[in-house]
Amino acid sequence: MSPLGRRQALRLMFLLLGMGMSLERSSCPSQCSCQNLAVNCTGQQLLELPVAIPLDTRQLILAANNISYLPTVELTFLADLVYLDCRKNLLGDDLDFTFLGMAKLIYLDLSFNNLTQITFSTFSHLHSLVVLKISDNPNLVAIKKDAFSNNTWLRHLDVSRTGLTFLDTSTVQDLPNLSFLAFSDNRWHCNCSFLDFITWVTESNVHFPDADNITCYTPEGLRALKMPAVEAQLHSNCLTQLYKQDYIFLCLIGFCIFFAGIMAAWLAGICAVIYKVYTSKGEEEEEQEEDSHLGSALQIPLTPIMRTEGR
Ligand SMILES: *[C@@H]1O[C@H](CO)[C@@H](O)[C@H](O)[C@H]1NC(C)=O
Ligand SMILES: *[C@@H]1O[C@H](CO)[C@@H](O)[C@H](O)[C@H]1NC(C)=O
Ligand SMILES: *[C@@H]1O[C@H](CO)[C@@H](O)[C@H](O)[C@H]1NC(C)=O
Ligand SMILES: *[C@@H]1O[C@H](CO)[C@@H](O)[C@H](O)[C@H]1NC(C)=O
Ligand SMILES: *[C@@H]1O[C@H](CO)[C@@H](O)[C@H](O)[C@H]1NC(C)=O
Ligand SMILES: *[C@@H]1O[C@H](CO)[C@@H](O)[C@H](O)[C@H]1NC(C)=O
Ligand SMILES: CC(=O)N[C@H]1CO[C@H](CO)[C@@H](O)[C@@H]1O
Repeated sequence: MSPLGRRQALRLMFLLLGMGMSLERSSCPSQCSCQNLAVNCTGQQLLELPVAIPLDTRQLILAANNISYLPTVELTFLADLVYLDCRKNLLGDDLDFTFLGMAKLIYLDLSFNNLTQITFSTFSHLHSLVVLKISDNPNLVAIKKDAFSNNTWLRHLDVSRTGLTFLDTSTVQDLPNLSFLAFSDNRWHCNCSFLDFITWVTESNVHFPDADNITCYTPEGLRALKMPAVEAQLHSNCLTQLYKQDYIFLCLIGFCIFFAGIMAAWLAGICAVIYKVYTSKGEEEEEQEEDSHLGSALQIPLTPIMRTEGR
């Protein structure tokens, strides 16, 4: 290689190196502070996800901005993200299929936003999720039954102060690692399904930080009633309903047995009469023996009737 060529190669190398270094430096979004793989953009009145977030970022804090939308593709580039804080933004409507490529995400804070519903598709790709905060979303009215069925590592779930009226027990009951669940100050509709939920709450080992502050919102008669009282009230309401159903069922069964007994006795009687008519045409000497047969044939169907009378 000629000296000229070597000098050019050297210049090219320095150029590339400088470009790399400047890329590295410019790679922190202007409104944010970056250090140790953490990007902090708290309180910058951002309207959307800032551009040029370093791709190796582990912790991203977007708290207290005006972000109303998270672009799926840009988030997918941040494949190493383990901590995402979006509290106090304007995220709303539909977050389904937003968190697709973030298999390492452990901590997700979406509290103080405008979420409306959680379905299976909202968090189903977050296989490592351990902490999920969706409290203080006043328009959140529905969490689908299978919403967390792929988040088996979930330990900490906060759904306080939302618009929820109902949460299916299986939604949280089947989470093997759940150890913290906050759900106070919602608009709980206290029907017999809610009794299921409360029963699970009293029996499970999960920590419920605000269990004594959980109140009913509807029906009117139970409004503002607190947990232990609600449980007692619902117990008596829902269990008497159960007893009534049981009684009707038992009566029906009793009637069926009674009716079957009568039918059996009637059929046996007819058979006996037919038998007697046939045999009386035959030999007369065996009449004594047949009479005793007839007697036992008539006694057997009587026993079911006596049993039903015993009940
Ligand atoms: C992020 O920045 C805000 C203010 O700029 C600060 O209050 C907060 O403690 C920072 N958070 C972290 C985790 O460094
Ligand atoms: C962000 O939202 C706050 C309150 O919601 C509002 O006062 C402020 O003007 C908004 N900022 C921008 C840049 O839209
Ligand atoms: C929150 O969402 C509801 C329903 O989608 C919408 O009507 C409302 O304007 C939103 N509020 C804010 C502050 O974006
Ligand atoms: C949910 O989890 C199951 C089992 O781990 C997996 O087969 C499925 O692909 C997951 N679904 C999504 C949408 O990630
Ligand atoms: C209780 O109310 C919830 C929400 O309104 C409803 O989905 C559920 O079916 C109700 N359960 C019963 C037993 O009525
Ligand atoms: C329960 O509610 C009362 C008043 O409403 C409040 O003072 C108390 O801190 C609450 N307790 C918990 C554990 O949230
Ligand atoms: C700590 C703990 O209980 N971990 C369990 C979390 O759930 C998975 C199953 O999805 C278990 O394998 C872990 O043992």
